[in-house]
This record gives sequence, C-alpha cells and structure tokens, in this order.
Amino acid sequence: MITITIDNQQISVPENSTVLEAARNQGIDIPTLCYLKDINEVGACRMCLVDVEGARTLQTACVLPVTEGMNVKTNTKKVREARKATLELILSNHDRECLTCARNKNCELQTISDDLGVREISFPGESIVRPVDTSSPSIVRDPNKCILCGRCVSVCSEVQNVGVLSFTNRGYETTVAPAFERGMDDIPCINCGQCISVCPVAALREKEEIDYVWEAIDDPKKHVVVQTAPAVRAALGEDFGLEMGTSVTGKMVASLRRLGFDKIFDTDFGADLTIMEEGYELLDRLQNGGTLPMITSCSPGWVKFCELYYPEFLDNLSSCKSPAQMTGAIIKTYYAKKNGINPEDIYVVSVMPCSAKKFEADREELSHNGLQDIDAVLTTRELSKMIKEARIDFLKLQDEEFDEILGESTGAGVIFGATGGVMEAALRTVSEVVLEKELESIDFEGVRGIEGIKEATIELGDQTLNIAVVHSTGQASKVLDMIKNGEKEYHFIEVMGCSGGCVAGGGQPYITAQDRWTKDIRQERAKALYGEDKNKKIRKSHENPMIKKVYDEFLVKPNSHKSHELLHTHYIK
Ligand code: HC0
Ligand code: SF4
Repeated sequence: MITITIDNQQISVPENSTVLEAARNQGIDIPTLCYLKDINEVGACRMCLVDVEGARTLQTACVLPVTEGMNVKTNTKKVREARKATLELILSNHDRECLTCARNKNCELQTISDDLGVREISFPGESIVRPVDTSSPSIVRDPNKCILCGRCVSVCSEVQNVGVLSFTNRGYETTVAPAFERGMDDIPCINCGQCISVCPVAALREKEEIDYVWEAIDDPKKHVVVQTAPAVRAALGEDFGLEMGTSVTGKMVASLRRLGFDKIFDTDFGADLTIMEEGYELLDRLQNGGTLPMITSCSPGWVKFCELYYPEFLDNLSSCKSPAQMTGAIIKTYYAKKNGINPEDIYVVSVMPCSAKKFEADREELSHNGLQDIDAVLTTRELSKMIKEARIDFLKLQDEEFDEILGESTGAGVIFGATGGVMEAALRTVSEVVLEKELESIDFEGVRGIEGIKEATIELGDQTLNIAVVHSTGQASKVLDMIKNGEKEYHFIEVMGCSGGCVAGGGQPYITAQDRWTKDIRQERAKALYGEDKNKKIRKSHENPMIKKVYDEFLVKPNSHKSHELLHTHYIK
C-alpha cells in the first residue's frame, strides 16, 4: 500500500491502482466517458483530467498510476474549465437532437453535460453529417452520434475477438466504423450487440421492431403470440428503477397482457424442449460415434462466430434450433392445429435480451412450410419502451401467470439465461435418463459462476464426460484453438456468445460504465435466475408435464422424425 492525498484527504491505496480507482474508492467521483473497467482504459476522452502537484499539465486519471506521496486535486477551477472545454468540443461535433434520440434520458453524454453544467457550446463548428447505417438486421450505426470513446472498438476486439470496428480517417474526420466504412451487413460482425451495450450514446443501437409489433397487435386478423427469454425477467425491472437482480416475471407477464398480446408463452418452455432434444442428441452421439465434442447452438452470435471464424467446427454444433426458435415452430404447428388457427394468421414475437436474435429470426434455415418460426424480435429495452409508451405503471402491476400450455417451464429452463445454465439443465436430464434414477443433488455448482472457461468431469454410468462452459466469443476461440492443438478434449461444451451469458446480452437494459465499475451485472442478474430455479416446484426439463404432453400428442419422442422436421437444423454457411 502507498499513501497519496486526494482533495486534501490522505489515503492508503494499493500500489497498482490508478488515480481514478483510488479516488472512486474514496467516494470522490471523477467524470469519464471512454473508461470501461478492464476493457477500455485508454485516456481517450480526457474528461477525467486532474491536477497533480508538480506536473506541468493536467493529467488523465484513468491511466495515471498512483505514486507515493502524490498530491491530487480533482476539483479546481483549472480542472473544471478544462473538463468543460473538452466536453464542449465533443458536443460541438455531436448530433444533439436529444429529445428524439433513442437514448434520451438514458445517455451518459447527456448526464455528464448536465452534471458539469454545460449550458452552451462555445465552439459551434460545422459538423460533418454522415449517413446512418441501417443495413444490419440487428444493429444501427449512427456516426453522427459517435463521440470516439472507443469502447465499442475494445469490446468487439478484446472481449469478442471479432474486431470489425476501428478508428478510421484522421483529425476532424475521424470516425469509428468498419474498414472502408462498409455496411454492418457487409462485414464479419456476429450481431452480438456487445458494442451497443457499452456505447455511452446512441451511436450504436438495436434495429427497433416496435412499430411492426404494434401493427400486428392492432390487426384484428392476426393472432399475436409473445414469448419471453429466460434472461429478460432478470433485467426488465431495471428500466423501471428496480435493483439489479430483481426478478419481475409476474409483472412482465401482466404488462404483456396489457399491451394486447393474445397469448403469453415462455421461452423457458422451449428451453426444456431443447434439453430433451439436445440431451438425446448427445447420448446418440456418445453411443453411436457421432461428432464430438457436441457444442450448444442456441446463442445466435456464437453460431455466426463459428460459421465465420471456425467453420471446421460446424458439425460439432448441436442440430437443435434455439429454444426461442423451437417455441416459435411449436406455436405455428402444434398450437395452431390444436386451436384451429391458420398458422399464416399467427404472428410470433420474441422478447429477447439479445440483438443477434433479430438476425437469427430472419435465417432461412429457421422456417417451416414457408413461414419463419419467429416474426419479430424485441430486445428487453424495446419491451420497456412499449410499456412506457402504453403508459402502464409497471411497478403497480400485480403478478400474473403465463398462458397454458407453452407457458409451463421448470427451473432448468430458467437458468438457461446465465452462463453454465444450459449445461446444468442438460446434466440434470441426461444424468437421470442414463442412470435411470433420481439424482441426489441437482445443483451442479461447478458449472456456475463467471469464470471465463469452466471445466468439469461428470461420471455418467460407465462413461466419464469432460465438459466445458464458455462465455463470450473471445473465450470460445481460446477453447476451440486448444481443441485444434490437441491440448484439450471434451465431450460436450456450452458456448454463449456474450460474457456472462444472456443475462448480459446486447439487448438488456443499459448499465452505465460507472455502475459496471461497482457491480458485476452478470452475477447480479444471474442470481435472479438461480433464485427462480430454487423456488420452482419442478426443476428438471424431463419432468415438465407440458413437455410430456407435447411429445404424447405431437412429437412422439425426442429426436423423432417430427422433431427433426420442426426443431432441428444444420448450419452450413
Ligand atoms: Fe438466451 Fe436462449 S438462454 S439464447 O441466452 O438456449 O437471447 O435468456 O432466450 O433461444 O431459452 C437469449 C436468454 C434465450 C434461446 C433460451 C437458449
Ligand atoms: Fe462487434 Fe458484436 Fe458489435 Fe458486431 S455486434 S460490431 S461483432 S461487438
């Protein structure tokens, strides 16, 4: 530990801290725009300027290491004026149409401008107006909003190992864009939306589908069915001021009913169905010499990553469609038939924590009889916008239940939304099916948590399974490289495209960089899902009575001909 002084307070801090960390730990906030803990620590925005005794110029606190005896002032006239001047320069080249902006009231630039008391722009230079790129099915890139903080560049390359965004041009012309400013649909982007999650402004945002959904709801000829992904319930409440990690399942269902959806189903049902199909697929591969390791395929950002960067592993992907797509397929076949509704009149909306699900829903492979399994995908953020637009007082809603029968799910289904959840759900079922007896404990703690790569060995009858759980495509590439080098051998791997799994997907409510600094959103939100799992009466997919019913009445058995026709696919691109 070393001793430094910040704003006349003497404090002891760890030697490897930065001035920013030391100050914040002491409850002294220093404003930042580009700083993102462990991901983007580059001192680019120069908002965190501080006055250090003995230094000739102001210093950037986020990259400045502490030294013994250092004397720092964070709030002098010089500091305030410099920060304001920097901010005004950023604002002078920013599309300041706040009232109509997708991030209005939820923008880090807006907040900082207000906090620092900027009331006019002293340098109202000519700003360059650039075209907005709407070519991607998932992501809109608006360079007129970009403040060159570089957070998206870092997350895309460092965390996701994709690296399709970079600084281009020079000086006043500098912008963040794909190489040669190509369209987002014309580059090897995986649609994960992690760049959206970390963008402090609206330079990167999801492609909204809200208007299509309102149109369907207002169309009397359409039977509009909605399903909600496991992770949505763990985060939606944040947009209404609830603590991170508060589960809002009942209120979410009630709000969807108020919005006018005809039926409210749960993707957790599809997750249980996936476990049946994927569990039996794994057993089949193990017993009949199929391609191993089998790798989960329910995260569309990950699937796209595999297609683009590791196509040699495409046969390793499970042939199962994702739970959301399976639910869509069952709605347009089994549910339609049972209720005498023409599938063409059914409009299926998925509410997902993910921007890549918009891309997934459009994939040709994920259709049946000329109809897409899913018609529209809303992110969690879009759902909260609809709830606000409809003037629903979310916090006052009484809890309501999902509709039968595709609203029935188990604890295994709900934990899909956190890294390790799919593996744990699969192990609960596969173990019992193979061992033909009830497990003493169904909590597979070894696959929980946010460690980048988790490994475990599971005894399954007379077979020993090596399994791994990976989250973020950056970590996935490490594991795939180790498999290619012969360093590792596994039977089954869960991969989720985003770090932490779906709870931290690119469609979840925005968390400021400052809140990310104090809380691990992945852990907080995962707690909500494990809490739901614990409270569920049924916690194993194969015990879901409605899953049994759908097999009895329609699918016959896991991996049947009918299942293959509707619930499986093969990615070949
Ligand atoms: Fe997920 Fe899913 S768990 S990908 O993370 O498998 O988006 O929440 O809906 O489909 O169930 C996202 C979340 C899902 C799917 C499920 C899977
Ligand atoms: Fe990179 Fe993912 Fe953003 Fe595409 S969606 S630019 S892959 S972070």
